[in-house]
Formats: sequence, structure tokens, C-alpha cells
Amino acid sequence: MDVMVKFFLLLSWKNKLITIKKRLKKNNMSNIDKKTTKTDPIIEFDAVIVGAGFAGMYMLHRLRNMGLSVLVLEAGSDVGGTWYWNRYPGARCDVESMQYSYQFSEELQQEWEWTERYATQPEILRYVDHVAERFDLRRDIKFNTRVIAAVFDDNKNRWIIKTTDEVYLANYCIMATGCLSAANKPNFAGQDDFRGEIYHTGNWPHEGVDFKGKRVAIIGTGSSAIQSIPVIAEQARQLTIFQRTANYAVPAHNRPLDPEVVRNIKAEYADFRARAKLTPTGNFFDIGGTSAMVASEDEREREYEARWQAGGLQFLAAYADLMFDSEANKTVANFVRKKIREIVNDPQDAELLVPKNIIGCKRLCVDTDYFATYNKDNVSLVDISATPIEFFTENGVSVDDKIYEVDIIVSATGFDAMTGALLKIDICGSKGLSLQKKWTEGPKAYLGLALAGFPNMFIITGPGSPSVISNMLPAIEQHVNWITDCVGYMQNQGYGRIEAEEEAEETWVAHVGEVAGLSLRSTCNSWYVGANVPGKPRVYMPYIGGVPAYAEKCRQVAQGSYEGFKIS
Ligand code: N01
Repeated sequence: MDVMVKFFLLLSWKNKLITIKKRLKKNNMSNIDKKTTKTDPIIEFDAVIVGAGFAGMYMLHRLRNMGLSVLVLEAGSDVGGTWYWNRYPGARCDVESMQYSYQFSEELQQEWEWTERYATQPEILRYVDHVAERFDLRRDIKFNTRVIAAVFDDNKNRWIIKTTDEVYLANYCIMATGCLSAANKPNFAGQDDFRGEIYHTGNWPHEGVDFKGKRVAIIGTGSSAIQSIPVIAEQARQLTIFQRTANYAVPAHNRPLDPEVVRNIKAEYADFRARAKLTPTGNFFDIGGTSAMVASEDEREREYEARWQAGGLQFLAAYADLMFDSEANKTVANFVRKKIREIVNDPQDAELLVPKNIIGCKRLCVDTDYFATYNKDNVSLVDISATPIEFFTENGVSVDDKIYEVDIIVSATGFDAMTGALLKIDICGSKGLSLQKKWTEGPKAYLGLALAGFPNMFIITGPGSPSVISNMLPAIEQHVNWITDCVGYMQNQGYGRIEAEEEAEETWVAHVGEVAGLSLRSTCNSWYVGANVPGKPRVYMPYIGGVPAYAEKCRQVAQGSYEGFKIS
């Protein structure tokens, strides 16, 4: 959209606003009948937060406790964000539940009882429901409301935020839109011709899908597919998996939580959390030796085997150089390849399932019976690495001139990660600068938190912050705490406008790129670099300099009166 169109849009909104009955700050959502879609819009808030996942919920709690008027706008019909949408069979978190939870309230973390080492998606939804009730969050969340545009008003230093029905004003606009929330739905030729059902794992129907007796296709072999394939294979008559790139997965060894382990962690939860924050990914992992290349072959095998038996993502914490030295990486990749060949009976399938690339470059998956599922009679694998899916027909999927007839197609094709949810909103900052334009060559953000040219806007776990390569819950809390302190500082000092300086942003973005270049993580076609979405600029998006260094940088910026920001 060009600048003039934006200008007229802005004008039309302003005119519309004049006709809208003004309600003053301090109004809260309890005055609205949330059940009606046509509300008389409350137009002015201190802060509008977009998204009611873990990030938006905690942001609301913090800002409201400061006495600010806050509204959360959420497209879904309830809280939960990624866990609200990702209801596919087998969905569960691959970060251990005792660590994948809020820590801002000691009472909350003491009272909540997780049942399994890795929480299922329904259990996580029960947890977010509990949090929403406990902190009375829903009264300030407007559900079924999608934000379609946000424009900064330079004269008033505030945001004009447009949903499908309404317009809101806010001094601060905080994007809690999630890193993995915009589904990547490849446009397969003929998909409208297909007479069966098509689902995307990231947008799963609430009523579930009945696979019993059905012939099912799954496209993709990322984390979502790897979790859902064993469960769907139990129900479907025939399951055909279309694999473009083989993926590494390590066993979860999920189990009910041992009450004694829980008691021990809870007895020193704050300390446990503090120790986790000292690790590169913010997870309390058993971190191994400094170099796989220094260890003997026998030592390495013992170490990898012990970690394989222990299960989970800490497998890759065996040695500190695994993600930096390709020879070290090969030792652990070969270990997993050997395991895959041992598990999968059919040698041809096994070879197709053995990944050829760097382990940990794409996100490591954590599985339950994934590779063993290929030994089932009703499961088959189709290699589409050289011959992609050509088109869908009325009754199936065509690859290499062969039609695979199916009743249901499951697209486990992932997300337009980190930038997709933000770019879906027409965001226009100071002096008509659009986010689309700013990010033409890839995302740029100061600390992954704020954008030069977009005053009074914050992004929770945005590109350029550890976010997706760290434990998301503490990452969210760290950002929310930082933003809360920043807004508090602005209020206390009587300031009305804060904006990242272009130079500070450029320096940070260059640092993010430089650090990424040191790691093997940036060397493959992963969603971390945007490779899964055709036409997306290739930039390594998360910050991999480690959680402690990142948190220290954020602390220093705040302590230095928000160094790198223009404040007025
Ligand atoms: O998505 P993905 P995901 N034709 O992008 C394939 C988090 N998560 O939803 O690798 C054919 O990883 C694509 O192939 P390729 C976690 O961070 C967490 O599984 O691009 N195939 C790939 O195999 C994870 O990393 C949890 O060649 C196509 C697959 O689809 C992230 O979400 C659970 C294609 C997509 O894999 C994303 O995981 C689930 C096409 N046109 C997810 N386009 C837990 O906490 C894509 N593919 C457990």
C-alpha cells in the first residue's frame, strides 16, 4: 500500500473516531458485553496488546498491575496462542513441563501440578485456563477479534489499531503475536479439486478429526508431523508420509512425573529457574564436556547413548562444540543415523529416513515411536526430495506421475516463522513507513524488542532475540518484564514517545548476523532462515549469542537510561 493510500486511510479512521462515543481511560472490558460482536468500541487505552498466548497474558497482567488501562485483542475464541491453534493428534511440548511454565508467581508455580514429563496440548490449555482465571485476565481480552492494521499517529504519539469491526487508540501497541503462529500453507496445484478433507496441523479443528478407517496423507516431517504420525497411524487404515527432507529426532521417553522429583524442584524452584537462566538456551540441561573432538570415540558413544536413553533436547548439550565444529557435529549425527537404521526394518525406508544434513541445524525433534511407526504395515513413505508433489487430484496426491489415493490430507508444513504473524497485519510506523517495506530484505529489530521508525511499539520475542532457540516461557517473561520496566520508566519520567535508534538497531542486527555465522545452525534450509517459505528473505532470525549474554545486554540498555532509544 503506498503512502498516500495510508494517509487517506488514516484520515478516514480519524473521521470515524470523531463520531465514536469517547470513553476515557480506565474503562475496562468488564463494561462490554463480550458476547456481542458489534460493541460500541472502547477507543482509548494506555496499551493494546495483540495476542492472548503466554506472552499477551503475562503482559496484560504486568501492565494492569501498574494501573494502566489495557486491552488484549485475540483472534481465537480463548487464551492459549500456539496451544490454542495446534490441536493436532499427539501435540505436546518438547520442553519439560517443570520448565515450560510461568515463574513470575511463586504461588502459581507451587500450586500447579503437571502430570507428565512433557505436557500434552490439552494439559497446557488447562494450565493457561487456570492462569487466566487465577489472575482474572479474560475481562480485559477481546476474543474473536483479528487485528488487521496499526498506524502510528505522529501528532499524538499513539497507535490507531484497526480490527475487522473496530478502531482502538493506544499509547503503546505491544505485539504478542507469537513466533510460530502464521501457518505456512503451500499452494498445491489442484487443491480445490480434492474432494476429501484437508487440515493444517497449526490450525486444527476443535472437534478433532476422525481418522478411523481412512486413507491419510501427511505432508512434511518436522516436529508437528513427527508427533502426529505415530498417533494417526494407530487410527488410520493407511498412512502415507510425503517427506521432502529427512529429520533428526531423539526419543522423548515421556513418563508420569515422579512426585519426589517435583517436590525437590518445588523446594527450590526459584534457584532452579535461576540456574536455567545461566545456560545458553535458558533450559536447565545437563551440560556435557567442552569438545566432542577431545573425547575418545568410546567416551563419546557412552555419552550419546546415555543421553539417548535419558531422552529429550538435552541430547545436543553433550558437548559444547556440537553446533560449532562440523567434525564434532558429524560424530553425533552419525550416532543418530545408526539408531535410525537399527529401528527401521526396511533398509530402503531407513536410508530415506536418515538425514544427510547437520544435526541441530533444523530444530531437533523429540519423538515417541516415530521411526518405529514406519515398521507398521499400514504406513508408507514417499520421497519427494527430487520429485515434489505435482498437484492434488479429486481423490489424492500426484507425485512423479503416480496418484496416491487418500481421504484426508494433513499439511504439517509449519509456519511463516517469526515475521509472518506481524507482516499479516498492515503495520505503518512514523511518517508512513510500513513494516513490509522496512523488512523487505529481512527482519530488523533492536534487541528483537523494538523497531526503529515504529515508536511506542514493542514485540515480545521478536526476530533478533533468543526466542525460538531458547525456552520460550522464560524468554517471554524476560521480554515482558523489560517492557514493563520501560513503560514504567516512561510514565515516571513523564515521557510519551520511545523509539529505537536506527544506528543501535543496525549495530544489533549486524551482531545477530555475525554470531549466527559462527554457528552451524545458520547453514541449512531451515525455517530459522525463512527457507521454508518461497520468496522469504534468507536471514537467520533468532539471536544465538546465548540467553545470559542477551539478558545482560537488555539489562545494560535499561540501566543506561534506555541506551539506543530516542525518548521524548
Ligand atoms: O514445521 P517445520 P512444524 N512440500 O517447518 C515440509 C515448533 N513445534 O510445524 O524440511 C513438501 O519444522 C518441510 O520440508 P523441508 C518447533 O519449534 C514445537 O513441524 O522444508 N513438504 C518440513 O518437513 C518446530 O521446529 C513442538 O524440506 C513441505 C515440514 O513440512 C516448529 O514448531 C511441536 C512443503 C515442516 O516442518 C515448526 O514445526 C510442533 C512443501 N511445499 C512444532 N513445505 C513441540 O514443542 C514444507 N514442507 C513439541
